[in-house]
Amino acid sequence: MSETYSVKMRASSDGHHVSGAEKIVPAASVSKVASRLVERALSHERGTPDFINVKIESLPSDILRLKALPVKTHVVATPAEGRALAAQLLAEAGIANADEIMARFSETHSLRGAMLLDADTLERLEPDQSRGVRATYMDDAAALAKGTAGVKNHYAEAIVLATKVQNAPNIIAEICVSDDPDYVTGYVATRELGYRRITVLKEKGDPNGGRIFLYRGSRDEVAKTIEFLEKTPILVDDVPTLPSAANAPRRFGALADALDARQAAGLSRRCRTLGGPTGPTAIVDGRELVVFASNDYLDLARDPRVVKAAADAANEFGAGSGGARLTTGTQPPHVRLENALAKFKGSEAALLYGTGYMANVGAISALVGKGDAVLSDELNHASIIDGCRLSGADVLVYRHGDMEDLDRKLGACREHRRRLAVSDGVFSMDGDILDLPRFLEVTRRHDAFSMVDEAHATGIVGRTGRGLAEYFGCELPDVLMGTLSKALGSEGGFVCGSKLLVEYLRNMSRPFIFSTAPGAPAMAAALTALEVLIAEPGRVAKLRENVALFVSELVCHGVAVRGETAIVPIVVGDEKRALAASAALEELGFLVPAIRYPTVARGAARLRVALMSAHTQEQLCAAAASLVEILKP
Ligand code: WAQ
Ligand code: MG
Repeated sequence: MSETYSVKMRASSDGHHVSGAEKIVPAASVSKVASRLVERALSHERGTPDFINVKIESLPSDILRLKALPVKTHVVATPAEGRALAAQLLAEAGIANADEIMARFSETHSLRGAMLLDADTLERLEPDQSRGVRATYMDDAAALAKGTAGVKNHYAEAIVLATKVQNAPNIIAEICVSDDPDYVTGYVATRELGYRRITVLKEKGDPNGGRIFLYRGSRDEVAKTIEFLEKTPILVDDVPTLPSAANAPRRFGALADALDARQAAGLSRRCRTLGGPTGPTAIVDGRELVVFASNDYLDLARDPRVVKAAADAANEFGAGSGGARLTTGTQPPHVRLENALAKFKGSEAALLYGTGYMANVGAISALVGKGDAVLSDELNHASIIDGCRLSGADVLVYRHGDMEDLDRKLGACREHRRRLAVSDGVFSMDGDILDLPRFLEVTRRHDAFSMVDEAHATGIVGRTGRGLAEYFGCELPDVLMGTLSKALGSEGGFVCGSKLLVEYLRNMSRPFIFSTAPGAPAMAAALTALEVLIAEPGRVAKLRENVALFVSELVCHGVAVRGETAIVPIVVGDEKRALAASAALEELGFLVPAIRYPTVARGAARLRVALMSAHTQEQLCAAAASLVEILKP
């Protein structure tokens, strides 16, 4: 690690404490973090400080790193219930006199630090009993990457503190209650039990609170314990973020636990806000990043012609459609787009849905039901999986891309009323292409419906972006699904097929029947994008060139990847390693998401690079070089 500093801020008014915080940050962030802390002090709800002390010290480079204690939240209804639970947890840690210990919170209230108690005799061990022991020089290692440095977060700060304290010599447990009269949540921490949040440990309005560190060991070593707490810098890794409101009602307890578990496994998710339209670059958290994560493969979402079409349609037809397609929601842009999509794909007809997800769920659940069989590739997209489940048909999952397995499984379904085999055309997290000719041969031989999802194929696969049939020079599947929200730069989903199929879906497909029609602006935008795509096939060719360049840059540096489509996955395996690689790329200016369970199998986490026709050679080469660097063992 490069040079590291401790940044501490303390603000007071008339001698009374207003606000305080400490951070450990690399040299490059010192001034930014210091100014954030000063801003925080100046805008504190407790009042404007008349004195702000900012202390910046350089730290040794070999800072001790600790893994955050695992967190579990116990939702309780009353302080009595919370205290009984705290006593039980302390008893599990071998501490018998919990009630006497908790009674000492009336004394901790006036302390700036924690009370250091002998766990057995309950004697106070700290030399300065008017101040207590203050744990300091500690921080969440990832606070900067998470963008939370300088933001007050009781929960994260408490976990960092508790983690340091439980790693101090001779400390066997801690119990904490906030001294904020309105914050009734506290915790018990031990090394074995981890950080056990207890949602109610005192009555609302009660100002008594504080921290008690429980010590068991020789009196000669107390100084060593205090030295560790007050002087040894540490950084804590894997600090979880707050899963739910601190005082969640009891029925939300299991939800908070589920989120905690996801967090601990490196599986929690959040939304990033991107300023401006989607494109090859974006402003994320105030920084410009090169985006390798967009499905807007042909850079059409911000194309002035496409944008104008949406604006014109909004003026002419309104912002929303006002009804379902079968009632009042069909407008000229819907009809024009359905005709254009059918023509583009070479089918007789097409049907629009509000999203690609709805198109998959809607088509599958209309075509098969109870007594039928649906055969689904094991790597199919979640919307296909959900369609299979909702249909009520028997679901048979066949091995990825394995047409012999599909053949065998179809053979075992002769007694079923109908059979439907469904596959991604381009697998969304793997980027490989279905062998459509073989898929058609097998399904037809078994008289099964064939359905292919061309969400990531439309505009990408085939010389002019028409999809798999163009790529292989073969016929279309019975049901061809696609989206307007990827290469077509708009939003919505569609199904192409025979007139009979489309008429059937129009009458039977519940997501189509019972949803408000997508708005005319989105439909007009997609129609114009489709026209641009047809008029400018060079975009598809450029995307293919970009993929070839990017893949060859990686391959010549020993990183083996596949480059059949615009999706280039780099499988890392471990979830947290994938997250770390993604964070490291972001530091270097590239947005490449870490894809994890349940989007892919556990232990198959990956960086998913999505390429656009609009990426420049420089961007592609720089990203490849950074990837090579980061993936070095
Ligand atoms: N070292 C030792 N004791 C401290 C420190 C420190 N660095 N900081 C605070 N204390 C003591 C001091 O006596 C405070 O009055 C008392 O702890 C409470 O501190 O939702 O907000 O910063 O999981 O008010 C716990 C629950 C919140 C968080 C605790 O503590 C959650 C809290 P506060
Ligand atoms: Mg407080």
